Amino acid sequence: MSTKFEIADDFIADENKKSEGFLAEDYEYLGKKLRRNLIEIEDLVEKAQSFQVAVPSWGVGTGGTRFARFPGQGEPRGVYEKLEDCATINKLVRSTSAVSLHIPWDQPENVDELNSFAKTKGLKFDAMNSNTFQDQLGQAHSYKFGSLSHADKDVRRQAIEHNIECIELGKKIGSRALTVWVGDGSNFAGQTNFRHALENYLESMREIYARIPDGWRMFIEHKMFEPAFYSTVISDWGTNYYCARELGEKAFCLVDLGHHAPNVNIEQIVSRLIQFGKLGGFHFNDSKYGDDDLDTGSVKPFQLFLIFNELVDAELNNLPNFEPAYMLDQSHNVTDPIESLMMSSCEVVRAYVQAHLVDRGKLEDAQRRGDAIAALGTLKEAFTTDVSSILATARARNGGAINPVEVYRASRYRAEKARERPAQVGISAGII
Ligand code: LRH
Ligand code: MN
Repeated sequence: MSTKFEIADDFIADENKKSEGFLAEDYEYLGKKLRRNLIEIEDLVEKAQSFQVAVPSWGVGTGGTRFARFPGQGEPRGVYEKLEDCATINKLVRSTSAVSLHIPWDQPENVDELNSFAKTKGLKFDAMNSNTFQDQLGQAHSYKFGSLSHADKDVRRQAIEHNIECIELGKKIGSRALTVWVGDGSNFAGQTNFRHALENYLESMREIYARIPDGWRMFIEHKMFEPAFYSTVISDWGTNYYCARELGEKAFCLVDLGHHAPNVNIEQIVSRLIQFGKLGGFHFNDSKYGDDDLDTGSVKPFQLFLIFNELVDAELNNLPNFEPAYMLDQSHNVTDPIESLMMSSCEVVRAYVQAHLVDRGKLEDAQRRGDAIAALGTLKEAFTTDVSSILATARARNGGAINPVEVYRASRYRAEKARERPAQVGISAGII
């Protein structure tokens, strides 16, 4: 494999020199401010340095909608170029060292080659994602009318086998989880029997669950609608929770922020799943209407903070079965995917650090007294604290960039990739 352009560590170090002075000033000012509340800023930098959020392999290509997809320059053409871009993101933000693959989009020809390439890039593999929402060439049975919940057991069998193949591949590349999202549902009243569909789904999932190795987890992802527009088999957190309970202790619920109706109180859903010991993890993104898959924190940053407020409360109280997997799941239709994923990973770390600023004694006291203004004020004090200098210091100490997007642009990485990766011609639509 010929040498491909990559951003050098000393290029990042040189670029950081340009803003180290201002950063030190901001850091010292914030340190003084936090010390008034007996908070040690160094503790927060350590938390930020160790925080990790996985990136989706399918997120480094330009996304699209059913209407169109407008590919950008230097699009990754396969799993290796996707990993190159994921490694570039991690090189600059140092909080995204795990990549979640989607099968068959990322099916490798040579697993050992994939493993060694990932190692050279300092990457590891997060949850595997199966795909029974598209038909592959030469596939025996179509998923047009569903997959794991399909009325026809031969279709279910095919979907079960695909999920088992994802597990087997995952075992070879060090993954420790399988995420199962199915688009199964209906577009017309009467088209499917709700009860039979869920029974079929559970029967199929039990077979897949039986192949989940020890030390692995199965993540069930619910979604209100799309691609089905009348009913969806796993449409909400309640059905998801029921299925995770039915399947067993290795099954957990995955919360994709965009998979809920507008204005749903997602932070309360998170609190419930934590309390029930079934919160498996997240697909972070943002949305205004449907499953818009917009950049995390770009529409409702306060909601993201409130979700992390629940997560940090659970962390500080050592609640049982609490080991959430954090992952981004976005579609970048009009931005450079690398810039969006860098910004979004920083927004996730920001929400986490801000949630650690919440004065929980003051909050509980206000809650006990029913003092809503004091309670909200306590949360807003944390949410309105600019922790950028903590996040930048953490990135720099991890060898990353103080200003990731600026350094990325100065590196001309995208222009270099456009040179290395000739554009693929042709009209395309859809998410990848
Ligand atoms: C479904 C979803 C799921 C992925 C897909 C790419 O909307 O969120 O997590 O498989 O996007
Ligand atoms: Mn998702």
